[in-house]
Amino acid sequence: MFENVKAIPGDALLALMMEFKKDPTPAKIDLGVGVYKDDAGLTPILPAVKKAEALILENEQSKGYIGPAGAPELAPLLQSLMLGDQHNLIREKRIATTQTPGGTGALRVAGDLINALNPNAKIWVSDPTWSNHFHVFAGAGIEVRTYPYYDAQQNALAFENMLAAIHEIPSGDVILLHASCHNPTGIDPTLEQWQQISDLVAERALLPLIDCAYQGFGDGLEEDVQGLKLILEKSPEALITTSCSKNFGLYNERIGALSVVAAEPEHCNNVFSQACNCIRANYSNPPAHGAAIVTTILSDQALRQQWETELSEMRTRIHRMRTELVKNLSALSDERDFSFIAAQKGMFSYSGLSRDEVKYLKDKYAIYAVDSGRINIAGINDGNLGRLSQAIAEAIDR
Ligand code: PLP
Ligand code: TYF
Repeated sequence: MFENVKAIPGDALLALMMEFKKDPTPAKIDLGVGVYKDDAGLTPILPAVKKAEALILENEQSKGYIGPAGAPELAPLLQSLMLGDQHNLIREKRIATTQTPGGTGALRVAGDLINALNPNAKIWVSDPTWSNHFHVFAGAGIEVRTYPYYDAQQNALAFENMLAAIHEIPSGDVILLHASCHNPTGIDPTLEQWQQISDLVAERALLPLIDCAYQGFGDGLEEDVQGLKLILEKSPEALITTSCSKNFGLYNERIGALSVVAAEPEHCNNVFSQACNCIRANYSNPPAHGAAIVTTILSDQALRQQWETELSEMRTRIHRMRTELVKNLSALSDERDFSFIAAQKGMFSYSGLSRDEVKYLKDKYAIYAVDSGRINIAGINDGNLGRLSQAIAEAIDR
């Protein structure tokens, strides 16, 4: 079976991460893979997470299976983190949440679920989107199509084209929307634009799948789910995928969640049982440790407060680096206006740098960015900002 098998390339982003690791250049700069870094260029474990882990180590009684839907305490905590305690979907029991291995696991279970419920449904993703969206949904046997999102001339949301395309999506298909901090562009709709998107999604009777991977990385925990809440106000049914990788810094613990929203509690229970069936057929039970950390933090008032402070420090540092980069670039070169970078949200920025400029930065200065021009703003710090700005100015002024 194996002798004629050809190798296929892996994820280009993860390959870039490995290439960076191997590069011996001392002053190398990593603006590639989307992992938060502090001012020292490190991705440390949050102190709130360390404290939670100490408590878990002391109190954990068993390593028994936790069941396909994961830790039962996690679901209500994540629901209220996303929607607030008093949200009508929670009161009306119209939302059910299962733990998953990361946001990616949630997306895959969502894909399997969609395929089980309506194998003819297509899923529409933004152009561009996180590259793994294509992979995950194709893996689940779903046809993936795109709608316009990015206006390269204006470095802005291609809003009119986006609306026009959504208007043509057949009713019953699935539309994937990024809750905030759009990956890869960093461009989010305004609240006014979310109003229009949510009206149209409901009018077309599309099933919204909201990918919430960066809550708290944009403007704040509440601010970053305003658009998501508008969608849920207008559409009676939805799927939401949550990742705790970024906002809790739990990348390698693989902790996330899939929420099902339905018009009636009974529909919700029925669909949830189907999601659990997909899980059973896939990995049976999720890992326990990441869920224990998130549960411990969110259910302890002092730890939760500490985590919120640590999250806001990450957010504030990213904001500051955006502003500083724009300031430096405008002082060094009048070739291009980079002010749009300061208005983008979250870790990523579509910088407008061309493939050739990205290559120049890597070959000459060991500065690693994605071919598309996406840069991870969290890779910038006070120690490398000067060099980075000089190098970008040189790359564009050549
Ligand atoms: N969705 C988006 C938009 C992402 O950028 C990521 C990135 O990591 C994920 C989902 C998956 O996150 P996780 O690492 O939790 O699987
Ligand atoms: O876009 C990014 O860089 C992050 C991290 O297969 C990531 O979302 C990238 C690729 C991948 C898994 C995570």
